[in-house]
Amino acid sequence: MSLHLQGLYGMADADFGDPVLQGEMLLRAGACAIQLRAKSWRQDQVAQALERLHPLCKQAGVPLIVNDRASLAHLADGLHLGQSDGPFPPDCGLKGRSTHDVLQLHAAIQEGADYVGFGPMYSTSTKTEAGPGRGLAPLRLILAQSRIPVVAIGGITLARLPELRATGVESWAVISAVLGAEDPLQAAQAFRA
Ligand code: 3NM
Repeated sequence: MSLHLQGLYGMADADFGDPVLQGEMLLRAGACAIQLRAKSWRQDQVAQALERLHPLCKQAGVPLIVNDRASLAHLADGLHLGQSDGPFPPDCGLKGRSTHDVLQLHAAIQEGADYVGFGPMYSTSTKTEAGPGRGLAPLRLILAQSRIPVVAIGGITLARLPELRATGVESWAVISAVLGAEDPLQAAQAFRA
């Protein structure tokens, strides 16, 4: 599965409802990737959700990436890990790493990551431990130094999208401003465009 990160990187998050339904909605909206994030779910629940979502993603030609669950990466096209999640296991498919500064970016490139997330761009209540918003200047620095795709994340809203895109970043991951919207499909479509 090739990686083409452009526009909305879709986040399906069990804290906001059924991630399989969210994944379907995000595919319909034209997301360039789907990440399944279910921090509080048991392994078997996550496995089942991946088994339902993967055929839909395959059909759409969109990579499915599982957050955190290295042992379930074989049920997806890739694995996304945070800074404290340890190394990537062999054969986990596409590798995504959350980063928060330039040192972490270089470490991710060294370990063979296919892309990095960078954030939080703005303060966010979805992941409180992410800390304060980093702002646009650090993102510009990351973009200038990265030879792998960078996905901006954290507190991204439609109102902030223009200034974010002005940095040159090509992809953005959004949770609450899509999944918490009155009409999530419409919101996701607006983030794609
Ligand atoms: N990772 P929202 S911020 C999952 O900075 C996640 O690495 C972040 O949710 C990071 O779009 C974040 O609702 C939460 O702010 C993103």
